[in-house]
Amino acid sequence: MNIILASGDYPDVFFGLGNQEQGIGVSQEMTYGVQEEMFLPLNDLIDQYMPNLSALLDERPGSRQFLTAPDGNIYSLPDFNECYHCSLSQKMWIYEPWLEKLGLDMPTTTEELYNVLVAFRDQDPNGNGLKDEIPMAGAISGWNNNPETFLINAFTYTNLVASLDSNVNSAVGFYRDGDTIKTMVNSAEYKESLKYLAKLYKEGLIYPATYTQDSDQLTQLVEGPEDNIVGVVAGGYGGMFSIVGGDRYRNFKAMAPLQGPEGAQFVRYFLQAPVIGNVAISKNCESPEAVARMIDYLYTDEGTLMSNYGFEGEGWRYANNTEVGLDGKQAIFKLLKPWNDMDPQNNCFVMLGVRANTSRMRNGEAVDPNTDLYSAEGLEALLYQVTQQVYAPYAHPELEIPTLRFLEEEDDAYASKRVAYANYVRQSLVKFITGNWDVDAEWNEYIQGLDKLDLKGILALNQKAFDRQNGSN
Ligand SMILES: [Ca+2]
Repeated sequence: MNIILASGDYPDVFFGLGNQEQGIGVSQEMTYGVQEEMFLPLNDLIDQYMPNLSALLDERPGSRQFLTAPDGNIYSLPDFNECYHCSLSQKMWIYEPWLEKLGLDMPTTTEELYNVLVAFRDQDPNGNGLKDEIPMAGAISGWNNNPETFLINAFTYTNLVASLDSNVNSAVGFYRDGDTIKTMVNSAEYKESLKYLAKLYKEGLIYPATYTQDSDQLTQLVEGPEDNIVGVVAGGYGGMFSIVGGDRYRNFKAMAPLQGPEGAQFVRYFLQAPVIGNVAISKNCESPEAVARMIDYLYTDEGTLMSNYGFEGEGWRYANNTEVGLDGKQAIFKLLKPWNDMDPQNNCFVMLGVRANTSRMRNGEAVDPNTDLYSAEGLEALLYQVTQQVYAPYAHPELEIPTLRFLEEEDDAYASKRVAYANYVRQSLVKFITGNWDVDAEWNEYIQGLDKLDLKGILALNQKAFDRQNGSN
């Protein structure tokens, strides 16, 4: 996109480039909106031609501030995707037949998990006479396929992941304590969690390739062998490591957040705030009003359903008054085809562009009370139930920091520091887990490394941006 913009030969509208991580982010808005004025300011268009979007923003206090660049203008339109199960998607799954075979209960503490993993390793739960079991596995890529975030949360609240691909703004161990931005990456609790992870790894309880393999390789590991060989696996849903509706998928059951030795029992919370950067209108556009009206349609129920699932009567239909949604209330729509974001198609945008995929809409998906929860059709209902019953009791959304906007000079100061810091923390995490660094022996050196990378300064910058956005400065 930067190349297209630099060429000067750019389209009327940028649509569906991804989101703030891959497409138009805060810094692109600064460059191509505030400074170079290639993106049109959208405030007046929203007020005059986008009643559906305006209503969505009015219903969500703080959302206009979040969308607004420091010069007071809005340069890109938000996608609303308020996914309940995604808000608690750092899920862990355990192969239930092995617990039954060995007469074990679902683990509820870090110590119980350790004992279960040892039993999986040593007691031949798949019954083939071979010591071929992998007690716990994950992947470096894939939707929450990393196991460490789930486990560290039994010691301290964290959003930290080992993956170098994850967002350096949201997954580096910062959290919010009231109006103060803090970090856990230098805490005693984190140190204890690293010792626990290192112990699991050293004793062969975490599969070594967890820190090298991708999500597809993880799925091959779970689905490939004739006898199941994997006991516990991390993933945002079962489809991240197995085939939805298949035998393996059906037997992995959600494990609740574990209680750690000091009583901590958290689960990572993912804020479902609107995402910027999916639609921008360029100054080359001859009819911005028409574009605004067309895009506003995507914020209606019908527009959102078409964007997600294709044409009415093909991908979806409106619910009748006997149908009940995921949340138990009157349903809004009924899917006519199972959700499929893997196979190529040309009917709908799936996850691109903008929508009003609000919690009202998502939870308004009609579910047949007799649906097999572990079938492809039962996926959303299963995830709703699992999220509500297993994970929601441990949720603390107030600990998450909203996406922050930095002023240009702050962004310049922060940009390189942020990446260096994030990479250091995540690489250090992997080194501690895999035993390249000893937690006790190398802890002080690690802390010095954080200081050298100006952890204090980075926290101060975040605090400043948070205060400004929060209206307290
Ligand atoms: Ca075996």
